[in-house]
Order: sequence, then structure tokens, then C-alpha cells
Amino acid sequence: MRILVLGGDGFCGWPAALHLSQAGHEVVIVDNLSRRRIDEELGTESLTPIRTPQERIAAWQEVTGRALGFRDLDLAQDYEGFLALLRELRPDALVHFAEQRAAPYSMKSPAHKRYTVDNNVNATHNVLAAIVESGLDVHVVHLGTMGVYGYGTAGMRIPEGYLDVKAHAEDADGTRTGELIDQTILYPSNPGSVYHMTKVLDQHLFAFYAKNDRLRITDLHQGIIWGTHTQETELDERLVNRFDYDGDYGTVLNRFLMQAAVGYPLTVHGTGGQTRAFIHIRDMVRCIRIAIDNPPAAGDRVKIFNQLTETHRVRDLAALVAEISGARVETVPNPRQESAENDLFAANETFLDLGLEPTTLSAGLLTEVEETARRWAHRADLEKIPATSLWNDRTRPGVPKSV
Ligand code: NAD
Ligand code: USQ
Repeated sequence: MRILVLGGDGFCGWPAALHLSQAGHEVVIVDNLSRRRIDEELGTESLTPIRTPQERIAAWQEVTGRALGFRDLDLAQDYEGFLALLRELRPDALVHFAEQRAAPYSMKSPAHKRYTVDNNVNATHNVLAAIVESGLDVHVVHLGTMGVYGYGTAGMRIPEGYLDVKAHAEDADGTRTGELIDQTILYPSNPGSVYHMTKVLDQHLFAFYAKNDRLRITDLHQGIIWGTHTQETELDERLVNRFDYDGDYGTVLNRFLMQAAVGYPLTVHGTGGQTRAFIHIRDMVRCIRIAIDNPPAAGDRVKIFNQLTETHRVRDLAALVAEISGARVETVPNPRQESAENDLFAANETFLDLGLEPTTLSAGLLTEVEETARRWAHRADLEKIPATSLWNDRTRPGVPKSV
């Protein structure tokens, strides 16, 4: 297949592009390198020394003999450019990773909130509208998030996207007729940040375009990725994947492992009672391939898979990392507005039924990530570790101090 990987220079997109290329697909990366510019804005950089897209692609060609295309294009701003690219390349599928993905970054300021909404919603909508205008039949595989559901589900098991409900039928004056109507709805959304909200908006764009234009769309509700290497990125130093550890882009388990490696206390927010969904980066790339191999038919509703292999409570992760590394755990006031404690049960049968063999948390794999972090520890800027983006700005004029 010819596959476009939108956002293919990023943490998930780069290893996914390599994995698809290795599987024999013809892969073209589309990325405007905004993530690298955000590193400059934040004064931080990947712990691992990632190479330029050109160096990465040349290394891949040298090591495997496989070609990778690259186009520097802003999906949110350059609709005509993307349409022309579709017409030129006529892809069979595209994987859409190209969004601003950090919840803390999306909550830093009004400008960051607006950028995240403008970038993410326009990128997604431009992709869909351009496919329709091109007249091509392109399977869209989008990276969504488990965060669209919210995490406080009161003991309910979160289904894969859709919820079956029964509604009471009523007559015109509002009296129940006694009849119960079966309906299937998108699971009610409850995003916890502006970033997560953009993924909720994406879901509705997908539902509309699947219904109105019969686009074939798969939306992967992904949990938090951990790990950094895949089989393909390990083939050569120049293929190394990015490793974010800063307070905006570093995700919790990779942060804890990096903090352990550099001797920084593990920063548990609040009580650490938040339970989240996780998936190892090697399983992520396999899931992308499985999703591409199992597209919906034209006219089908959006196919939604929950892309997680396990759930863990933040304080338990911190305790585990402390146990294997000897690191110290330190709770810090939670900068976010989120439930202090929550349980999380989520269905993930679709990927398991399609053959995914989950890589679960093991001391060996955790140590491997910590070792990667230790190897590059000299590149770490400890000042960038604390999470400083506040969900509620308590310095706003007019807000009493006690509130
Ligand atoms: P990332 O920031 O490392 O990569 C995103 C890439 O998209 C970057 O290379 C960036 O330059 C590019 N991009 C952003 N806006 C663009 C635009 N307008 N035009 C062209 N390119 C653009 O993020 P990631 O961690 O690789 O995440 C990829 C996707 O997976 C995101 O959509 C994210 O929501 C989702 N996801 C990530 C995680 C995780 O733990 N990292 C978990 C669940 C879901
Ligand atoms: N946390 C800590 N200490 C830290 C960092 C985080 O206790 O040093 C806590 C947070 O408060 C939160 C939890 O860990 O309760 C997860 O935070 P995170 O930054 O690892 O993950 P999140 O903000 O949810 O975002 C990440 C990705 C995002 C993706 C999401 C999947 O950045 O792109 O959508 O995971 S999910 O969480 O399933 O919604």
C-alpha cells in the first residue's frame, strides 16, 4: 500500500513510519516540524539526540534499502498543498498523528489553547475535506486518546467508542408511551484539557464525514505511550526516537524512569491516585499496522478501537520505579484539575481479537527505558522537569486569593 504518515517526525509517527516501511509499504511522511519548533519555544529538547528528517531518512535507506518520502507541509494551514499532494500520490491509507498532543502545553495560556484548537481541528478537518474533494478512497487511521472518555467512570467498563442505551419513547405532550427505544451513541465525552477536547471535536468530524461522504475512518483511542525504542529505531543510532521528559511533553512513566536515571525525585501529582491507560511503543506500531490491515467498509460508522494494554495508578507506577531504581518518590501539588482518585476499566478486545500480543509492564522493559535515559542523562536540563502549566490560573485579577 501507499501510506501517508501525517506527523511522521514525532514520537509515535517516526517509529510507525519505519514499521510500515519495514512491512513493505510505500511510506511518505508529512510533517511541518512544529514539534521541533515547540522544543525551541520551551527551551528544551528530546533527551535522545534525534537527527534531522533528512538524516533519518538517509540512514533508513542506507540500513534497509527502503525509501521513505518526506514533505514539509502544515496540514492546518495549507489545504491546497495537501489536496495537491493527495492527487499526486493517490495513497491507499493515511495515518493521522499530526496534532499538538500535550495536555499541559494546551493549558499554558490563552495563546496555547487557541493554537491547539486551531491546529488540531483544522488539520483534521482539512484532511477529511481534501479526501472528499480529491474523490479518492483513502482509509483514514487517526490517533485519538482514551482521554475523550474522561477517567471517572463510576465502575463502568468503557466500551470501544459506542454506548448502547435505551431511551423512553414519549408522545408529543411528553408522556412516556411505555416503549423503550434502543440507540447506539458515541460514549459521552468528558475531556480534561483543551488538548483532549480537540480529540472530542475530531470524533464528531469523523462521524459526520463517515456518514455524509462514506469516508472509511478508524479512530484509535490510545492510552499513554511508554518506552522509546522499537525494533526499527534500534537498527541504527541515527534512527533514534525522541524522548520527551519536560513538564509539558514528558508523559508520566517515561518521566519517572528518566527522573530515576538522573537522580531527581519522582514527581507524583497530588495523591497519585489517578488511574490511566498505558501501551508500550512497540505495541503502538503493531496496532497501527493491524488497523491499516482491517479497514471499515465505505458507509460503515467510524471504527473505534481502544488502544491500550493495561491500566495503572500513578502512585503504583512511582512505587514500582522506586523499587527497581532506588529513586525517591515526592508528591507535589497537582497542577492539573483532575480527579484525585479514579478507577479505570476499559474494553480492548478488538486489538486482542486481531492478534495483538500485549507487551506488559515488566522490570526488564522498565530498566531498558531507564538505561536509555541514563545514557543520555548528560543532555538533561533538570530545570525543565517540573510541570509548570496550571489548569486554573489563580493569579487572575479579580479572583479572591481564597478561591
Ligand atoms: P508528537 O508531538 O511527538 O508528534 C506529532 C507530530 O505532528 C510532530 O512531528 C509535529 O511536528 C506534527 N504536526 C503537528 N501539527 C501539524 C500540522 N498542522 N501539520 C503537519 N504536521 C504537524 O506527538 P506524538 O506523541 O507522536 O503523538 C502523535 C499522536 O498520537 C497525537 O495525535 C496524540 O494525540 C496521539 N497520542 C499520543 C500519546 C502519547 O503518549 N504520546 C498517547 C495517546 C495518543
Ligand atoms: N502525572 C504525575 N506526575 C508527572 C506527570 C504526570 O503525577 O510528573 C500524572 C498527571 O497528573 C496525570 C497522569 O499522570 O494524572 C498522566 O499524565 P501524562 O502527562 O502522562 O498523560 P496525559 O496528559 O493524559 O497525556 C498523554 C499524552 C496525550 C495522550 C494521553 C492519553 O501526552 O497525547 O492523549 O496521554 S490518555 O491519558 O489515555 O488520555
